Amino acid sequence: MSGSSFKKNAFIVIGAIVIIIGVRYVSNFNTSIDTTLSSADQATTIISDSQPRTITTSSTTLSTSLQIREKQFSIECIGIVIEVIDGDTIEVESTEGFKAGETFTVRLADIDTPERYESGFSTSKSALYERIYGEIIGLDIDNQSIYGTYGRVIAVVYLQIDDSTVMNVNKWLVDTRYARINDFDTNEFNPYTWQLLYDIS
Ligand SMILES: [Ca+2]
Ligand SMILES: [Ca+2]
Repeated sequence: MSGSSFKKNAFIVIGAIVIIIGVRYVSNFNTSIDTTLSSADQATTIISDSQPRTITTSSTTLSTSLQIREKQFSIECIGIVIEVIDGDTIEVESTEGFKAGETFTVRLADIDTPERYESGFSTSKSALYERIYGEIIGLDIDNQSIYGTYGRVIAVVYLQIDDSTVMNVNKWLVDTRYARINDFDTNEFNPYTWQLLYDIS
């Protein structure tokens, strides 16, 4: 991706996805997540971040994007990938939504890549690095438990790859055989229903 294309896409990500965060927080997130997670300490972290956002683009764009999101996924955080730890674990600096301004570790939900001592470790880590290091990404965070082992945030990672397409990075790792599915029933995600690409035009 060229520099100008990256900037353009970055604007589109912020323009399109942030809007969704705003409306999701107002219409859905506050009500449904508030009740389901109110007993967990971590839940208050998300809720305290869920302030209404200003909607700045056209209503046409907004309604189209929302319709897609409501059906398929939601984004609760936008951030930058600042480190790739292994094929299924990354470090994210949040810029919007969940823990905005903070850095945290994200474990990609419902997939496994080889551990450090297993063959394939370096190739899966490199593949993920090449794909998302330094990129702006959206996170669909697990609303059921938020955190997994080692305090890592459980999430599906979304990357905008052109003006109208968002890619599910978890699914990409599976499809490219860098990862295999390991479907935990303790989270909100069902990897068997994932699509690789979503049209947000
Ligand atoms: Ca979620
Ligand atoms: Ca699951």
